[in-house]
Amino acid sequence: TSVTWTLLLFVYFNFSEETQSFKNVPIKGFEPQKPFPKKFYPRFTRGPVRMHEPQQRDGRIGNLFGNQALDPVKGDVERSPEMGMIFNERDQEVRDLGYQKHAFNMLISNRLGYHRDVPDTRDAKCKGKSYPTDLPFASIVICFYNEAFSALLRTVHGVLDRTPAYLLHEIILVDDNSELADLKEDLDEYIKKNLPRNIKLVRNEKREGLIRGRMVGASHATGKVLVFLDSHCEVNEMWLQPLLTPISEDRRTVVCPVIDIISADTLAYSSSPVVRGGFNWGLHFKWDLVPFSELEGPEGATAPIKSPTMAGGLFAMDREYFNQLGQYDSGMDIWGGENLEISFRIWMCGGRLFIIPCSRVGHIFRKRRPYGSPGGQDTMAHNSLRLAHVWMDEYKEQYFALRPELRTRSYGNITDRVELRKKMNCKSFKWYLDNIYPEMQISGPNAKAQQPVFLNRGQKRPKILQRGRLYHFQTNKCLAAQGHPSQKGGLIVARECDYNDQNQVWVYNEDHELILNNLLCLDVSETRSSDPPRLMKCHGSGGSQQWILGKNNRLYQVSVGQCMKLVDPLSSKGYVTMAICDGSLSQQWHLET
Ligand code: UD2
Ligand code: MN
Repeated sequence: TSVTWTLLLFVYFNFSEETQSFKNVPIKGFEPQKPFPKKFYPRFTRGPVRMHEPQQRDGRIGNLFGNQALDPVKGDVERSPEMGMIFNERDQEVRDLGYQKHAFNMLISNRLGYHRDVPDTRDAKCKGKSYPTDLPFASIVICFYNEAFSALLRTVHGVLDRTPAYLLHEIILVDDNSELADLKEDLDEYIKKNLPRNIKLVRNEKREGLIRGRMVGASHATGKVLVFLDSHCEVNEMWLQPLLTPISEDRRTVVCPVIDIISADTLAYSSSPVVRGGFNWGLHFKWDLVPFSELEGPEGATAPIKSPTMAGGLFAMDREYFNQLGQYDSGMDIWGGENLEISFRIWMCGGRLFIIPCSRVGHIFRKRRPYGSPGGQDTMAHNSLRLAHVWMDEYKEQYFALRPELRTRSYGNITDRVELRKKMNCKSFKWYLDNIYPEMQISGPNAKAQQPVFLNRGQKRPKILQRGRLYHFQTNKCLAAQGHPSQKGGLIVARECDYNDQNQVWVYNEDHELILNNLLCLDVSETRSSDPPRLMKCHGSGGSQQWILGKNNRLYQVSVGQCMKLVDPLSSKGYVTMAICDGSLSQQWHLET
């Protein structure tokens, strides 16, 4: 083994720099193209393939490292930087095409193969929990459009590998009219040859989008509970039982797992903090910290957490209840808005929505969506309009105040949905805001209708936990205001530390705010999450001003669910941005007191 270690270390030090620089290969824009050439996807003719089977490695990795050194089944890609290494032109092509078609590193995804272990990210207390054995059977619905073959198959095999067979009634794959050659030609055969008989494939004859796609999947399902997953997920240990249990106790309960992060660049699997769903008046989903009141009780941090909204992709729901509650709005196209629509509908029409901290599922979070809609329309706006007109009563004015151009935009016929709301005797949107999401700030059109309730704050000033410099590990620079620290909207940059400069002194308080020089709060835009962080007046209602100084020295922003990153560590400009957490050096910060 010492020989192996020496070899590994040698390889690491020789190649890790190059591996880093591959991360900076620019991502090309998405141009619609002919079906993806088949040669870039390995053809599988024999049984499920494991990466560590030597014949699947083209002899390359095997020759260099030997089986043991590079066992991706351990899932530890971060410590195996060679996973993304480019050995020849073909590797480069796979990588580039992967980023172009899927917006993640397909080279690594292919090398990982269809099976890998993921780190068990559950709280220690979850591991001691037991669940009933007579749980309802689940139908898993996975809708996909032009998914990378290896990511789709890893999703399916992950479910098969980590779900008790007796609970898995079936998996229904819905192909939303993909164009990629391997999905069209090889998938049927792979399923027939290598997967159990309860894995079914349904093909849409035209592109429907994920919303109608899921309805198609659900209509083929026969299990008691529907579980929806995106097509680039990896479920964790004991993920299903904690979801099924609350549904079996009350069928009007809808549950979501905690969504762990699979890095789009390294495919490394890492844990997410437990947060819950909210939204802003631009009708974008966001994450919120869980109020203390939700964490009280004997089960503490492992009990189901009431969530005002869901992220959308990953949830479980009694199948009959899904139908009874009106499935989805079939007038919504391709992508967006359906997650808020179903969330409002659940709460307003007598159901409940929870996040289950003991159930964890990893998801590849990408920096951009690699596909458009067939006609090029902005389906998010179309879908949000339908949502606003059916469910939001007078509060739709909050949306129009931000998007005045949409006031006159047509949104199709909504009679059926309005009818549904009436038939089910659903409560008002004001009831929802008052009772389910009192933290929501209301200004403008409906300001008088409701006073904002501040999260955890009340009258008292939040206690200061730490005071010091926010230090970037890799560069030894300190976070400071770019201009004057009292300037609202001012950007922040990393610059040489100056120990006499009060403008580099941050306060971190129990409300998770970061306040510079006792003046303004570090803040991210909730409507434009790609904007860099800035300084704003402290509003005390959490969300966009909540930060967690967490594991691996990350500086995690709660509402966007991303980490602060120094854009170009070598440049003197010191610009920072929010990026998907990947544990890299550029994302490591320390509050030095
Ligand atoms: C998030 C949700 C996603 C959905 C979306 C809002 C999570 C982890 N993901 O976006 O499930 O709720 O917000 O609409 O919460 N797909 C199709 N046909 C299409 C387009 C997409 O089948 O025309 C599939 C796609 O292959 C994927 C799923 O739908 O499996 C979700 O799409 P996404 O991964 O691009 O969405 P994401 O995760 O950005
Ligand atoms: Mn997704």
